[in-house]
Formats: sequence, C-alpha cells, structure tokens
Amino acid sequence: MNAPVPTNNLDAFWMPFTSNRQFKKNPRMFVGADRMHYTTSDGRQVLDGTAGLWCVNAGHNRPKIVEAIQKQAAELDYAPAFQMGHPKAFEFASRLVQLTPTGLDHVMFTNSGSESVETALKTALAYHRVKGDGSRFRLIGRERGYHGVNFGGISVGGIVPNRKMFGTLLTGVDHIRHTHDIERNAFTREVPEHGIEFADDLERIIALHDASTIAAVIIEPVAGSTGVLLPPKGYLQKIRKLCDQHGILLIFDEVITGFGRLGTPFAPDYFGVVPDIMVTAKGLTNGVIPMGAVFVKNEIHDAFMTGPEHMIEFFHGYTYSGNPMASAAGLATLETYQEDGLLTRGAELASYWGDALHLLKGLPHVIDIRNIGLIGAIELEPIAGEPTRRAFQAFLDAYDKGLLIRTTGDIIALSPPLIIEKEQIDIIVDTLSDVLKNLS
Ligand code: PXG
Ligand code: PLP
Repeated sequence: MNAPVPTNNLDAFWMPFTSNRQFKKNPRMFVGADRMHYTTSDGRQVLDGTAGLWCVNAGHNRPKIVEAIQKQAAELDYAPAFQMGHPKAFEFASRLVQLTPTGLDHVMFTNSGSESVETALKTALAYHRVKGDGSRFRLIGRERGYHGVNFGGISVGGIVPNRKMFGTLLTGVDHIRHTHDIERNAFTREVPEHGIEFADDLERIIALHDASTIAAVIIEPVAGSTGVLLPPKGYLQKIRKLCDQHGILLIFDEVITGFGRLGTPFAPDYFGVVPDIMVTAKGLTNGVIPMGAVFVKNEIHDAFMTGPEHMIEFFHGYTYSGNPMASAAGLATLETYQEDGLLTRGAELASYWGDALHLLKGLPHVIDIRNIGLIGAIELEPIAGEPTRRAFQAFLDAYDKGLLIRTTGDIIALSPPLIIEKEQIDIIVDTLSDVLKNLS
C-alpha cells in the first residue's frame, strides 16, 4: 500500500508547459484570488497582469459566477451529452449566438481551446464532404500560430517546439508566413501600418496545392501565445477575400481574442471581417470551469441537417460538451460581462493602456512595444545564445515585486482582467519599469 502523501510533495504532478525542476526548487503557489489579485502561499498579494492565462476576463471570485456554480452542483450535476439535453446548455447557446456576428448562429460546445480547434478543423473537412466536395482535405495554418496542443492543432500550428517531437502530425497541412515585422512596425499601436502583402502568401499556397484541395485556413486574428503578433492593416480583409474567391473556409481562432479582449466582443467586431467558423474557450466561462465553444455559419450547420431524422448528423462530441456546471458558469459569466460592460471596456481603456505601456520605450533591452485592446507586449533583445533567459528572469522579478506577467520567448505578454482600473495599469507599468531597469 502507498504511504500517505505528504501535502508538500511536489513530485507527482508533472506540470504543463512548466520548467518543472526550476519550479519545484522554488515553487510559486497561489492559494486565493479576488478581482484583480492573487494571494500567494506566503501571504502576498500579486496583481494579475494576465487574467490567469488570458481567461479570467471578469476578474476573480465574481459572486454571480460563484453562486451559479454552487447552485448548479446541487441541482443537476451532470447530464449525458449525447441524445439527452438539459435546459442551461440551450439557454447558454441561445445567449451566445446573440453576441456573435450575424449568421454564426449555431454553436458546438467543447472543454478547452484545443478541443475547440479540433472540432473546427473536423467540421470544415466534414462540411466539404457532405457538400460532395471531399477533395478539399488540406488545412492551412500559419507560422507562429498557436492552436492548442492536440494533433490537429499542433499540425496547423506554427510553433517548432510544440511540433518537432511528435512525428508526422496530420498530413496535408501547409502554413502561410506570420505577420511579425519589427523592422517596419516597431512601437506601433493597435493595427500596424505595414505588411498587407503577407496575405499574398496564401495565394502562393493556393497556387501550389490548387484551391480545389484546400478545406480551410485557420488563423488567430491576433496571435497571442507567440507574443502578440498583430494583423497589418488590410491583412485580414485580404485573407477573407482570397478564401471567398477560392471556396475555402476561414476559421478564426478567438480563444484569446474572444469575449472583450480587443475592446469588442469578438475580432469581427474590431476588424470588420467575419469568419465561417469561430473558435473560442477561456473567457467563455471566465476560466472558472473549463469550456470551449465553436460557432459556425448557418450554411455549414444546415448542410449537415439532411438524411433520415433518427440518424446522428455529425459523428463528433465530448462526454462533457455543454455540461451543466460549465453552462451555468457561462451564463453567469455573460451576465457579469453585461452588468460591468466588460465586452467593450477594453476600448475605453485602450488608449490609456497604450500610452502607459509605451512609456517603457527606451528602457534597457526593449526592442518593441505593441498593444491592442487590453493586450500588450514588450519584446526584449534576447541574451546572445540564451533565448528566453532574459524574459524568464523578468517574469521571476515581477512576481517577486507583486505582479504576474506571462513571457513567451523573450516577449512579455500582458492581458489583465477587463475590470482593471487606471491606477492598476500604472502599477503594472511602474513595476515593469523597475524590473527592466535592473535586468541583466
Ligand atoms: N488557440 C489559441 C489561439 C490559444 O491561445 C488554444 C487554442 C488552446 O486552448 P487550451 O484551452 O486548450 O489551452 C489557446 C491557448 C500563453 C498561453 O500564455 C496561451 C494559451 C494557453 C496557455 C498559455 O500564451 N492559449
Ligand atoms: N477514451 C475512452 C476509453 C472513452 O470511453 C472516452 C469517452 O467515452 C474517451 C476516451 C473520450 O473522452 P471525452 O468524451 O471526455 O473526450
């Protein structure tokens, strides 16, 4: 028999995307959270500069969400997801499609961004097939794209360490180039001026493979995970136009950009470009209960609704698709967003946020600062031969000074809860200024 597990044994949990050995020598533990702050195990308050992992958009410990989960657990804990339903999933779906762009009026539920991505890719392939166009089997992603960690997602994704260990991945995948161009666009705010021609890369790929073999293009409207890479002016419009010309579905991965992060409910509201499929997660339930949602255009949904009515139309779904706890959390999250005006609050704060962040220009190692909505990135010159070391040190120093940031490569990424106040923006910038001045 196993001996009782000591509560301080950190060995068993193999942590995700973490330097496990470094962490376990000097653990950083959160034991509580309220609104903009975490409480650490050593009793300190840490300002949340990242909304957890880009997900706690309404801030922590919001009473409506807490109550909804507690009530739901006692009322209906679980209901089978296949061939059975429960009211809250339908209510949540109906509320959500009122928020999404017109025409994206159907939604499939998942449990994460990664599952949402797989769902979107499979839907795109199956859609062409039910329409009798099964030769469209290729999926096109983008360099430096992040679409979660499952096989479809890493195949269309463009992050080398996330791909290289895992064999041949999905076949029939290609990538367009990314849009990051510091030389021309350094220190710009919101949408950068230069680089619409990066969209021409899709034409090259279409010419290479022939449009008749391509099912879908998946991109993040703003790439988050690889360091906040912004779409140049006119770029998304051009991608949309090429997809339309060639009968290719356009998938927006809005796992980060969805639910107010850009100062609008979703990216189409910011950029004026509407995809055929929209992938979401994170802010959907304020990060409190894992859940994802994939919105599809009506004509995609309708194409499946044929054949005998007793037949399953789409052979896909999860044990926990639309589960009661997540649906209850999601409904309460939407109410909280609405009450606090959070889906557009980022737009009100964006210029203050941008001004504050760009004050860091000129500090040691800073080679670019960019911002959009309530997202910010500070790109640092890497230490020669030691990529990521400098930014990781900044992360550790900021944490010691009471601020949680995210780093990816040598880029500091910021995405505070959308309830942030101006004084807290000032604290983020002052703390980072201190950190950067003392960074080797
Ligand atoms: N697509 C996008 C665009 C994402 O940003 C996923 C899919 C996958 O979601 P799940 O729920 O399976 O993790 C993501 C997730 C970071 C960071 O700090 C970003 C993500 C997750 C964790 C950390 O950059 N993005
Ligand atoms: N593996 C096994 C053996 C299963 O039975 C199931 C679901 O029934 C799964 C994986 C998939 O799990 P989920 O529906 O939670 O994604």
